[in-house]
Amino acid sequence: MSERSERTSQHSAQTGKQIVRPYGDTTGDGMVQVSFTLPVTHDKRAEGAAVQLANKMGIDPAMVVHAKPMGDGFTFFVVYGRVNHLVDLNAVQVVERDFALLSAKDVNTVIKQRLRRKLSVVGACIGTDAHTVGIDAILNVKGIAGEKGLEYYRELKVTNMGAQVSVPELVETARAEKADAVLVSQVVTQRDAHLHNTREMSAAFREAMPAGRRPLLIVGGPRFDETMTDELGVDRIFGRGTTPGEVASYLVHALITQRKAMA
Ligand code: B12
Repeated sequence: MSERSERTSQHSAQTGKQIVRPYGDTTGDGMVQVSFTLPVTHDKRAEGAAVQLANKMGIDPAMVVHAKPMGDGFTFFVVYGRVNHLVDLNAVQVVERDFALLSAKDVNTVIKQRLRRKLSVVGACIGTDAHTVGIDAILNVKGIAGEKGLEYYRELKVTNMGAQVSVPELVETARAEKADAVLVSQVVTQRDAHLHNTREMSAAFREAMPAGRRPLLIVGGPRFDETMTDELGVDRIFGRGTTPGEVASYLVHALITQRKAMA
């Protein structure tokens, strides 16, 4: 049984429910809180506009509980109100972790014993994106959330190219470093830049290298939909809160354990 379905069964054992409604003041009252910004100066009319939008979103009754001017001609709102929508826990679709979480020691041991060389990883923020904190958290020794980054792993050779790397540069470096995996970070999502850049990157690797010689392509960032791997042409997507240990464990799974099992 998967972790998620275990969690769902535990939940249903506790509450006996697979269909749930949001909770605000009393169980199942359907109360939710949403926030948004409207391009209007803050006044009574602006608050009425926020309520109208909330009503159209299915929140009825809706109450403005916070409104704050955000520079000239913009207002930020928090609206609290009731929805009648139900959530079916059986119909929830998420990408679950389908590989074992290994310690750094185990990752090193598997690579050393089964690959018998260091596993090469090339990482970068591509396009105009300069948000390097996320990829650094995964790659740099300092890591995140008490976990050390991939540079700490003795059997991983990490090349961190930093910010605003072009796709051709990335492909060239991946080739030069004989990358087993390419790790790309995309944080800016304006005009779907993260999706366009990822598609450009995966297409470039498909064109430059034949299947079988191509590195594992991994993208990460806080606003990716983890179910979009096929659409984006990548092997795995990691979202918000990812830890280096998860990424290292996935590398071992995808490049060694699973590959050997399929060979
Ligand atoms: C710090 C920051 C900056 C810094 C970046 C410094 C740096 N060296 O990274 C500076 C000041 C430079 C900056 C600039 C800009 N920023 Co900024 N920035 C932020 C901020 C406050 C924090 C981001 C961050 O560091 N998070 C912490 C890290 C650890 O989290 P993370 O990135 O999600 O990474 C984790 C996971 O997502 C995942 N992950 C991420 N990448 C990868 C990759 C792989 C391979 C894997 C496996 C996992 C993985 O693992 C990480 C660890 O758990 C966010 C707002 C916010 N609170 O998130 C805005 C934000 C990202 N910035 C934003 C914007 C708009 C900009 C600017 C365009 C602003 C401007 N007008 O100039 C510029 C763009 C610059 C550029 N060319 O990219 C917007 C983006 C909006 C959008 N829809 O795209 C945000 C959301 C702020 C906002 N609400 O408007 N920014």
